[in-house]
Amino acid sequence: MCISNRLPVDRVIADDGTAQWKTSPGGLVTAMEPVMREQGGAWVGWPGVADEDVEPFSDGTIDIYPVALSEEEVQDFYEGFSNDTIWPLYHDVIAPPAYHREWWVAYQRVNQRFAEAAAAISANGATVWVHDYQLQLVPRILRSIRPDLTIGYFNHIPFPAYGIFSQLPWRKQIINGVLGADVIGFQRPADAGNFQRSVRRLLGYETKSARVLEPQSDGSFRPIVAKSFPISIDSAGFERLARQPEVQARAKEIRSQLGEEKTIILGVDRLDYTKGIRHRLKAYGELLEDGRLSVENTTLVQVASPSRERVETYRQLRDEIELTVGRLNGDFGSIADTAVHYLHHGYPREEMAALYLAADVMLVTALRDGMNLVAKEYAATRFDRRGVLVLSEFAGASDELKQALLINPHDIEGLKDAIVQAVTMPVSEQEKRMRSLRRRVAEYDVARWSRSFLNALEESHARRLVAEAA
Ligand code: GDG
Repeated sequence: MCISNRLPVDRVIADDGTAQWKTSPGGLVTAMEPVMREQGGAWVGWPGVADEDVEPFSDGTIDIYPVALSEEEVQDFYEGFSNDTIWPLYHDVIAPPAYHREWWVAYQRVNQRFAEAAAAISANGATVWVHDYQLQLVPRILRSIRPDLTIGYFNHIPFPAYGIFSQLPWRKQIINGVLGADVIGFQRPADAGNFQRSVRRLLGYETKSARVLEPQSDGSFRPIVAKSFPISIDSAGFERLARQPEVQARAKEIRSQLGEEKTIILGVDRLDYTKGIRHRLKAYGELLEDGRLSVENTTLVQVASPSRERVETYRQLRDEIELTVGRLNGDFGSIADTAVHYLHHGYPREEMAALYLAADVMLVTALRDGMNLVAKEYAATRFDRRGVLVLSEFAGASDELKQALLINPHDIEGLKDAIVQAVTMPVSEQEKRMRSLRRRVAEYDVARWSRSFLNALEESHARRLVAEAA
């Protein structure tokens, strides 16, 4: 069973008042949906609208168990503690985290509700996989209600260094909540290392390579696995999508609409301050200013899918980005040529694949990112082995995608040089690099990721049975 804050589908109320379901956005769902479709099982989560009590239902392969949140809980638990305290804190305080005691109270209450919902429907001895930073207290609560369960927790975002994490007024409770799991997964080895250091500093527990040893009341120790399991995508599925004749035709159409002879540079992100969209626009604008690129032969397409629109920091970010895009287009555009095609929409997956296929250069300039699936999706769709990935070293994906042009997004000169290198890269070098990126993404796909996490859970379950029998 899987528990995450959002369900794979969002409840949407149409203008005529009828309710429909629509795929919910973001990396967690992209990764977990194919896993759950393959294995079946239950998914517990919030349907994305406040004050809606929705009955459980099955969508064919997945049994959906909606957890209701009130409008106030959406504000305090989701927009507040999850997205305005933990999110900025875990992304190295790129934006200042806000600490409010009433948000913490709501976070505890909602985590309790999710844990109770999962406890109520789990079979005896079942495996429960808890996802992400909104639900860090669930593993401990679930263990206390249902000690028979095997519990996994996966952190999709970075885990910060102790010096940053220790700002959190409720740091011990959070660490203790996560440690209720049997296996704790992180994106990068560095995240797992940061977590283990916090466990040692805050709770004084011993850690041994990938294990945390939690002292028990009888003097024994419960081993908890805490290590990296880098997430991935359904690589074959993305390639299949890209090979569809309609997607290919759409990619051609995009190219011809933008200008056949132009180099197309693409950015695809949730509109989030962690993604470095401002840095990317700055570098691109300076390249136009310096004359190293021109709107006659290049264009930047920036898809910024709407995200967390009621959180003030996100509103400000949107304003800043839209101001910058307006300036760039005003300063450098002409009737014939647009500097930046800015698209504040969510698109169907087919359109995303067509955009990846049409793009000569993919820009991933995150200031901090757990993994970044967009980078992997770009490689998976490029079966023609063309295109260049410019990738931030602060995205987890840079541990694996070494043949990308790796950049530090804070170094604007370095970023500019990398963009020019990408735009002018000979086809033979593009092919060589893309082949290596594609090999990695094909071999380490999301099925392999989930298998390795679930195997670790199974091993932990087996160890427990042995220990109990002894
Ligand atoms: C979190 C972590 C980690 C975006 N716009 C549209 C759309 N997307 C899809 C992309 C991609 C996903 O959303 C975004 O995933 P990312 O990994 O890039 O980023 P987060 O949403 O921040 O995800 C991240 C991830 O969890 C998984 O662990 O990698 O570090 O922050 O799949 O394609 N998809 C569609 N229309 C859009 O407009 N269909």
